[in-house]
Amino acid sequence: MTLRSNLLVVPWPVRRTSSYLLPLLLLLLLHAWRGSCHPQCLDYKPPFEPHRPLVFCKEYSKFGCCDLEQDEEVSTRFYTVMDFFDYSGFTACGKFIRSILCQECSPYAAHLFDAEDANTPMRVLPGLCRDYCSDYWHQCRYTLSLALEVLGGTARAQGLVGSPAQITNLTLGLEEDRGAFCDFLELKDKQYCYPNVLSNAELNANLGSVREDSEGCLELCLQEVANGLRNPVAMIHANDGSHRFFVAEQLGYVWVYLANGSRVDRPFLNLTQAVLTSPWAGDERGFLCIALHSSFTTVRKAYVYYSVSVKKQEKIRVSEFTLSTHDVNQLDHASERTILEVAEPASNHNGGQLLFGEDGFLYIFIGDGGRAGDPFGKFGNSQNKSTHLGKALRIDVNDNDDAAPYSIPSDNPFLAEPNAMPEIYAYGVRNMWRCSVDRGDTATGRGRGRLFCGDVGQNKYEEVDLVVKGGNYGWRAKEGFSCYDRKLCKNSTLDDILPIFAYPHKLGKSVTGGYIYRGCQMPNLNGLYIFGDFMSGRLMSLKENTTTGEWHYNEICMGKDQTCRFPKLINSYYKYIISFAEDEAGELYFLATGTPSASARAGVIYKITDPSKRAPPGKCSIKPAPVKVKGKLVHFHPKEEFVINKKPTTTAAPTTTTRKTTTTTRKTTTTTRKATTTTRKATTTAATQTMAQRTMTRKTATAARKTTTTRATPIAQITMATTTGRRPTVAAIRPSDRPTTRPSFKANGRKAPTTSLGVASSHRPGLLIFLLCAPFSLSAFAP
Ligand SMILES: *[C@@H]1O[C@H](CO)[C@@H](O)[C@H](O)[C@H]1NC(C)=O
Ligand SMILES: *[C@@H]1O[C@H](CO)[C@@H](O)[C@H](O)[C@H]1NC(C)=O
Ligand SMILES: *[C@@H]1O[C@H](CO)[C@@H](O)[C@H](O)[C@H]1NC(C)=O
Ligand SMILES: *[C@@H]1O[C@H](CO)[C@@H](O)[C@H](O)[C@H]1NC(C)=O
Ligand SMILES: *[C@@H]1O[C@H](CO)[C@@H](O)[C@H](O)[C@H]1NC(C)=O
Ligand SMILES: *[C@@H]1O[C@H](CO)[C@@H](O)[C@H](O)[C@H]1NC(C)=O
Ligand SMILES: [Ca+2]
Ligand SMILES: [Ca+2]
Repeated sequence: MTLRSNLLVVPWPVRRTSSYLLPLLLLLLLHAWRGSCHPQCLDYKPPFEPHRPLVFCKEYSKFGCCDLEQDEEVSTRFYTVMDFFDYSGFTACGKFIRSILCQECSPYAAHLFDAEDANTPMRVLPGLCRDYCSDYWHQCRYTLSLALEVLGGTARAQGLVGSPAQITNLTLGLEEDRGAFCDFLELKDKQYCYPNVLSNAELNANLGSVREDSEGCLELCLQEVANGLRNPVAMIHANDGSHRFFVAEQLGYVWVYLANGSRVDRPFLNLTQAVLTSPWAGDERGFLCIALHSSFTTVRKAYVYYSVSVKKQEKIRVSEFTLSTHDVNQLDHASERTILEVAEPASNHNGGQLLFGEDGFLYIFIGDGGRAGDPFGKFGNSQNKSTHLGKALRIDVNDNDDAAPYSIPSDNPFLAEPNAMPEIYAYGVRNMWRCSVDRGDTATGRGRGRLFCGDVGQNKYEEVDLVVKGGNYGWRAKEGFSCYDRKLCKNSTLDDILPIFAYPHKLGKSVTGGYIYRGCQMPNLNGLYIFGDFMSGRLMSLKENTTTGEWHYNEICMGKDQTCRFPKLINSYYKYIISFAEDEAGELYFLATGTPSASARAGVIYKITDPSKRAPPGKCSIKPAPVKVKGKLVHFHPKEEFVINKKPTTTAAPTTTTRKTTTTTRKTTTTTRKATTTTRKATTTAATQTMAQRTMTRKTATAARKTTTTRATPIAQITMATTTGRRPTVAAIRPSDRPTTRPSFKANGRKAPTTSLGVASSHRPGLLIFLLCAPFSLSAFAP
């Protein structure tokens, strides 16, 4: 909802019936600000950096709530008011009127206009500080009615109704009495009232940057995108303009979601019959990944990675399916063609990542085979290039219709090495769980094609790797930065590549690799690698210092208090973070569940959102290509709720084991959820109703005019659905209860010493500085 009004260009004497008196009075009665405040616009969205600098409200050119178009509207309103002034009136009052009208462009507009609190009606004029109000009263008190008149359209746009006459009477009374005048205009909050809000160094220093809590944790919010999923292991897009996404469940289903959130009720793929898995919490076998051909619009093929039992031998299988010729939302189930099978010596560590690189080749990430400590052979599988286990493979599946299912790219790194498997791209991998390709910086292309993976550790460290051709990622010689097998670790031929980051097990016990954010909607997050931990539920981020190549760590936590109080946003999630995803536009998501069992419908997809800054309106609009849907659609109904300072009711957490131990636990807990929704309404009093029916006169600074109205008007009302109440269930992470451990982390680039590198420095505030908004100057009167 923008503040646009046709009324504003209507010549002054042409009055329309409106009533904003009541809300104004209500405001006096009910005004009470609760809770902290944060940058937010009148449309209940985060502020932004306008495409083009503003001309009128220049102080909000860099960051605020107006684009150039809104700025022009504010300017029009200003001149509408100023038409009533002679030169001296213009000089005396122009600056007040300008500043007051420009506050809808302030990044704190929602606060200044009381739009954030559903219990109070929105103000028609922004809340002023007492001293400023006194000045205003002394110099230009008779402009109040004009300003209110001009903003009347705004009031109506906000759903307020009333009559100009009411305003007139109100302002007549107010204009004579400084106390009443400033009671009316004052915002009690001394830090946030205008103009104090501009000079508050603390507020403005990091305005527009990702909000950090006192410990450097980045406060982000989430949006629920899908729910009821059974261990959702992967979410991908087709890169075909449809903006569909495809979500895989561990038990062997892949579902199509349309751009508008509806799900096609027939599965894209139903492999449940063939997939080997179980409902045990922590079973690592199952349908683990799907990748669509990198030229999916022309090569209509999908690749899948799943566990299978062949003659009682457990294997992982990578196979190819072709899109159905009569339904773009379904694979041809009869078209399966096996690409690769690898025997699995144990039920854990099955890897499970498939993706297409920038080079158009298919990458396959296979675990070390299982058990603990990579016990197979003389020095384990991962360092043994004669096996596919413990490797990242790279194959060419292009043009395979009349030939072998795949060929070996001619520059694979170990083709010349006797006994080495030709598919190997990198080795020394333990159990890479979730890898992604960097799209590169949207402006410079920097980073494009980089391959990031989370490699799950043994019993001490979890790591994030930047995977390059021929690289040895160290396992089982090393776990993270430290030696695991001392003898192998000391071998000078190891020549391994250290992780870009590793964290100890007190922070989490099973890394889930994520993505570098390259989307459009969250400009602050550009270049941030966002990942998580399956066991602890910790969300984390790494930011590269492009000068030094070092990666700096910041935890990500959920925005507290009002920070996530935007429509549709939530600030809690289920803690078992299974996977991350990006959509066609590059926006980031993660998939988590409250009950990590392939049979529990407790999985939710969350979109990651930065409440501090959004892209300017219109910049990120997409137009999904139409998709022909056969069969029925299932509409999305969000279930998760915004939590505010509330200790949740928590039932016993489900028992589970990590991906890297053999699972024997068979307990799963399911819970039911309850949501309470309350709708709040602004109430009115009888007194205000009587007043609404009076006739009044009005005076302005330059002209005295008479207006009469006898029209009684409806009661002001703002109805705003606000959800509160319990946020249920198992193992969720909320702003109030994120893990408190404050660890010493490790991070570095290639070939650092094998000892831990503390990066206590990564907690330095301001590592993520996007200082977009210099402190405002009160350059008063621009035009
Ligand atoms: C989503 O889009 C599909 C196809 O365009 C349409 O049939 C369906 O009704 C839409 N769903 C919603 C909730 O708008
Ligand atoms: C999936 O396939 C299995 C058997 O192969 C069948 O029993 C089940 O109903 C199918 N599910 C759906 C949703 O089509
Ligand atoms: C390497 O793996 C191959 C295939 O599993 C196996 O035959 C061989 O013995 C292993 N080599 C060592 C040194 O363990
Ligand atoms: C070092 O590793 C190589 C193979 O990776 C092996 O041939 C050699 O024997 C090892 N040296 C020692 C001292 O273990
Ligand atoms: C990158 O590191 C260098 C050297 O430590 C430092 O001077 C610089 O401020 C860092 N850049 C950022 C963006 O943090
Ligand atoms: C204006 O409102 C006051 C109450 O604030 C009332 O006493 C007065 O009669 C009204 N004036 C007119 C002209 O209706
Ligand atoms: Ca295995
Ligand atoms: Ca490693």
